[in-house]
Amino acid sequence: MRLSIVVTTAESRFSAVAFRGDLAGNLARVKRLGYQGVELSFRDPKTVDVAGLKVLLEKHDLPVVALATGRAWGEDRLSFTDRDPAVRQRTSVRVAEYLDLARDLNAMIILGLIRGRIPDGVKPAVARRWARDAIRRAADTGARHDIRLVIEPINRYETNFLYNIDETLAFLEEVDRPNVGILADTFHMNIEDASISGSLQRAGRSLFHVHVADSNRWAPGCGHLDFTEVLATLHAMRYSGYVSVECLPKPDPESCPRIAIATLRKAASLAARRR
Ligand code: LER
Ligand code: MN
Repeated sequence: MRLSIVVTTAESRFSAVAFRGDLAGNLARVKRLGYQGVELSFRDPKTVDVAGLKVLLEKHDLPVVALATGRAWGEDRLSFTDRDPAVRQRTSVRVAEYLDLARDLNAMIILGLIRGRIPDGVKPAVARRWARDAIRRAADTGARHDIRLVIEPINRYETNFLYNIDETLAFLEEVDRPNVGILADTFHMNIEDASISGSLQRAGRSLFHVHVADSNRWAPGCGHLDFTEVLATLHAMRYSGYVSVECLPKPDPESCPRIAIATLRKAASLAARRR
């Protein structure tokens, strides 16, 4: 099992990140702590100095396992389900720019909050169709460069559709593209899914990526989730992707990534003893 962690730049409004700002320093620390990859989030992919970023990543031998797109929603309110067709169009343009960056970095693309919310007065089936068609177009562009995309079920307090794995699996069937899969996040699953292990198993081969945070969204080990069970389930499924830490910088920014990796390593060795 390979472990990665989310790293973002200072201005991001998204709070569930242990590392923000000072990319060079953070990548060095991520590597020292023993993580094997990073997940990056940029508001505007066009502003990224790709060559400089690659030098830094190579220096620390850290692949970018996934590229998040949520800041396009969080900071620019771009989404696939906006009632304004011009906003939906701008969202597709931004996602195409994320795909360009993903191709350069050999990363997968996360479609979380950028799917948006079903707007008041718009039929859910219509908004789902807008999202489905936009994701199909992005998937077809991605497929030309071997890029995979993941849809993340997100809890009801942050969005109003695609909350849990089963609902997202049904949506995935509608999308019907082999390079689109699921990102399962233990924090959201703890709120919305009846059984974390059961949902992971049902996701099966569609599970392309995993986020881990504890029940309170603090570092794994600081809440009541059973990560031994989660990792044993992933192993039994022959999940071969990364397990990526996406949690609040709690109990404090310094100890959070240390506690997270120690918890996950211990859980992995306990899970191995169950086999
Ligand atoms: C992003 O990966 C996530 O989990 C969401 O909570 C974004 O708000
Ligand atoms: Mn997540």
